[in-house]
Amino acid sequence: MERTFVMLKPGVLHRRIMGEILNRFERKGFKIIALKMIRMDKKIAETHYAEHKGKKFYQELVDYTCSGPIVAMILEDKDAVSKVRRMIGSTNVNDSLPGTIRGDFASSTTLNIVHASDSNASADREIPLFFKPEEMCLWEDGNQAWF
Ligand code: FUP
Repeated sequence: MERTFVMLKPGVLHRRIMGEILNRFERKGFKIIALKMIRMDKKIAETHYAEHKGKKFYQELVDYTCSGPIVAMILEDKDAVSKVRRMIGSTNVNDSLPGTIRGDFASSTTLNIVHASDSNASADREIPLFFKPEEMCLWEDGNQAWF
């Protein structure tokens, strides 16, 4: 099983679409093994987006991600990284197709409402930045009769 890190950025909370986006991940069958709502501080945002430091959109990106609460989560599934990346759509909102999260909800690239790890190496770096090991809730799918 593979793990990936997903962050719903402040626009999701402002627009009251958290449930709608979580619903897409659940319907697709991902196992949510960690989930929390936090206010990101500047230090974490700058570490998370360190590769973009110096680019013209960097400051707006950091300010946006710190502008309100975010929802951080770890999703687990076979090929979770590439599956989630397909679901969120292209970085550039002009290229993100209808049916993807960015394609359906984002109108600006810098404010593109959702982040997901773009590789296993990124997931390995991002998960510990946001979650302590004890914040993960590992669980097994139960017997159908329980539902
Ligand atoms: P992604 O992994 O799809 O979020 O894309 P990147 O890591 O390349 O970019 C991280 C964030 O920087 C994006 F969510 C939005 C912002 N960005 C811009 O504002 N303009 C760009 O040209 C590229 C990225």
